[in-house]
Amino acid sequence: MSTRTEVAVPDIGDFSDVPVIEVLVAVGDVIEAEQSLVTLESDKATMEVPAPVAGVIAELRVQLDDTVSEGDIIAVIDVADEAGSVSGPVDQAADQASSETESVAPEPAVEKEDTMAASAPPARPAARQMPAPPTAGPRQSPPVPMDANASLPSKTPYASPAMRRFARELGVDLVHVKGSARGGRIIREDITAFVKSALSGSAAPVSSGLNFDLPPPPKVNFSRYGEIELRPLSRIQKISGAYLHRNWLSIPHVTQNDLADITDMEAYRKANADKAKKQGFKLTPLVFLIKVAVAALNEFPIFNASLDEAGENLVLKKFFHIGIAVDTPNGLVVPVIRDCDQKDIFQLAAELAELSQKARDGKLKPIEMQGGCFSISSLGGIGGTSFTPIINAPEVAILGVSRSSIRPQWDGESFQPRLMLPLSLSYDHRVIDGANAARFARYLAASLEDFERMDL
Ligand code: CAO
Repeated sequence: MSTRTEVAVPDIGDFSDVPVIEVLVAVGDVIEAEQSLVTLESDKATMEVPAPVAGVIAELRVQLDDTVSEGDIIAVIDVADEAGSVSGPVDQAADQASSETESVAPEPAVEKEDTMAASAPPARPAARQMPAPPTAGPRQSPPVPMDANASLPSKTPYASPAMRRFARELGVDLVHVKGSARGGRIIREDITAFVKSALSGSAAPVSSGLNFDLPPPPKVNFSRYGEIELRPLSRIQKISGAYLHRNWLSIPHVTQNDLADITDMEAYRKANADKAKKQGFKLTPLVFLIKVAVAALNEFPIFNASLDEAGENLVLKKFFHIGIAVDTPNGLVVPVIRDCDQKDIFQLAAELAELSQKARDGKLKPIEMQGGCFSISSLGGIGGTSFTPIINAPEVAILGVSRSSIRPQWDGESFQPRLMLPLSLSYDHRVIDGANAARFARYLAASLEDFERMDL
């Protein structure tokens, strides 16, 4: 006797009537547990629904472009019985009578289309997320960083990736298209109507504001000049690229550079390195930076703030969640370490090791990339003397860290060899004045120099 498992749409929060944008299996396919069956796409996220069990696809109850809601049955899977046999499509009718059917709503694997290295969903309608963390599985796509609180600039077109693709194919810039769906979302009909109206010479006027009228990038046939290879950007790169671009264009960045003398801190770090190693993680300068960043955010609350959507109020946060930029094979992600004020450097180091490994394995849950107050991007393990980190909206500042090196420091009588750590603080000049940024960067440096006074 085989068991029939109905696969239902899992909890997708407030969303309903979510379109099926990909059907990844066919009737008769032998599938593994966790293999993705369909991709759903809400207004602001795509989500693959994985199979809760291995077996054979006996029925597919959805088609491309169908819309589904929580609880709707997507597919029915014939699951191997105890003797290991699975009823394939041929045996299905015969087995029907003896099959037991159970309904399972799997944990969805969520991919965001939403953010830069931790920004997020369109402003309209009010921020909602595809919830539910992804489960590990063979077809699970790496998650993309996202911040539930962030919003796109108000002029950013509100359209699904599919509609963006459709618009791109037609050469339509969505900033010129008015969305007719709920919340102003642009749908296929809006784009086709726009094209018709453009062809008849009555297209809507070009909007202004953040939609810079930039000339298009040059079209170059590179193969005319030599051998080339086309390599598609990863999904994370595409998504984070769009948000990096938005943040770079929409936030007036200034970067304040400073140097911290970490000679004594480094001696302390090395003296404690073994203790960390025995517990299975590394004690790197980054955890000291997290601690001093928390102290500085406490001292300068304006750095622990976000502009509200209208740009008229500052939201001051009373918690200290720090985002850490992590380089992964698929691109940049920013997991967030929560409540850093309540953790010592060893706890932080352990958590950093765990989160960065998860990031590299593509197993971060969306919630693990949300809620950051301030980010740190450390390239110190690699090199460099300074750089301009891009602010991770809706945060208002980010600390870049380059590689420490021995540099001569004048002590009033002679030059002394000191280990100096370059700090690059990018800040949102709408919120933070240059003088405050200089004070904040100095505070960071002074705290590292006088690290023993810190609550490590
Ligand atoms: N100066 C000198 N050495 C440093 C250093 C610094 N500022 N920071 C780290 N190091 C050393 C570490 O002590 C470690 O040395 P050992 O191997 O001898 O123990 C080595 O460099 C490697 O450190 P790490 O990178 O493994 O660990 P970390 O805690 O410094 O950083 C993580 C962890 C996850 C942040 C890092 O691996 C990473 O991904 N960095 C890239 C971030 C990034 O891409 N930023 C750019 C974003 S904008 O595009």
